[in-house]
Amino acid sequence: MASPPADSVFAHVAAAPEDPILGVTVAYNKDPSPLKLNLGVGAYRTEEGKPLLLNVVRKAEQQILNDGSYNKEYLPTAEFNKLSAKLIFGADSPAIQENRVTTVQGLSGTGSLRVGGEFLARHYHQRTIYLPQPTWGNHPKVFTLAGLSVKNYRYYAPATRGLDFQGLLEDLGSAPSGSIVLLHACAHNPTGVDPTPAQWEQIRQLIRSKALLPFFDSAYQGFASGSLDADAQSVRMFVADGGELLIAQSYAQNMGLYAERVGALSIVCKSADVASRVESQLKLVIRLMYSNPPTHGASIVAAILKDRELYNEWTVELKAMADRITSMRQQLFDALQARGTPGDWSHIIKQIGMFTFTGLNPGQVSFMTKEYHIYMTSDGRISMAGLSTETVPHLADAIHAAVTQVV
Ligand code: PGU
Repeated sequence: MASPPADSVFAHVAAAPEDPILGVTVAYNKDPSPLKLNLGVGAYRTEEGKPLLLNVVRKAEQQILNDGSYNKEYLPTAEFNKLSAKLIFGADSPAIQENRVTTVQGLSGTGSLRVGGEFLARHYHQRTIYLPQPTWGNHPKVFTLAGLSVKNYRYYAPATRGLDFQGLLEDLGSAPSGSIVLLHACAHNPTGVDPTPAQWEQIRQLIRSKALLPFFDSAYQGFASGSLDADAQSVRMFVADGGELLIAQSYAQNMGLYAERVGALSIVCKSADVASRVESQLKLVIRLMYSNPPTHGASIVAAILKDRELYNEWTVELKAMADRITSMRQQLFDALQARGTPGDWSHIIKQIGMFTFTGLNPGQVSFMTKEYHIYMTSDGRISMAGLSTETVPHLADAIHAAVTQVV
């Protein structure tokens, strides 16, 4: 009998690097300090620093379990898909009425982006996707793995801590016709900087005039302004012109369904006929990766979206989350003012959504982690949703020390 080989056949496998965002939580979990504060991952926390299970989610879940017809059969997702399209495009969207939209359920935002990327790599004539610089760290990896080639367009101007609008127009203006352009629908991650409606209109005109293909990532609908409709305006502008686009939606943040992995990918096409053929190919992509999406989270989302009362309750809870984040911005800004911290910190109240792109450099970030047990991504992004009235002073002390002591 052959003896088992001494070495593993996987002995050569190198350890993968820690994820730049999720790795922050790993480091945080290892820190025994009672002062520790995790502002790394974008995940909503209450004033008490606890994860939030929305009341409306609890209710919907109860309703589902009480429904005698609920089962775990392979998922017929038509209802969830329709409701998701309605949420992002608006109830009266002509594209929906004309059946030009195909929507498939995805594994939250990430899975929906990946399915969209796979579809484009197989069926679209251009393989280059332009990502904003900077962008969510997973974007380039997801699209590269899907078979697209990744390029960047200028987005953020460090000097103003605002939008590099000129750079954006120049870079998209010189992108080859047909290129795919990734756009954050609202609450840009990591910068918290969104174009104004007038700037969006100019971006739209440029994209359409050059026949670029917009691919929206909507991970924070409702988190930017507190209004689901307002946060969908950028997307709706592009749908209103009759042109084509892709959009990945996530319910991780706005329903707090992070671990349920529920999201959707929609593709708006020029005709119902094209949309139905596109849908058949999307289903094929999914069939060969994971066959069927999970049912539980999608049932919760559908229950909330289709019931007027639950929907209204959701919008109130969502607004409360957005408002708490806005209030954290003000409190942090005030605390830095009170300390006379050198520099202009008005970007903390100007930026939008879950994150503040502080402008702190990697040296200052690691100083804050080492001396103050504050955890954040090395690019200086902090999740405002991880802060509370109680922890703001500690963060303000840390930022003050970092900018006065570390160059
Ligand atoms: N797109 C953007 C722009 C995001 O910020 C995120 C989440 C996603 C997609 C994916 O979220 P799903 O959970 O797949 O729906 N970004 C957060 C959460 C942590 C992470 O990196 O996944 C963040 O901290 O940037």
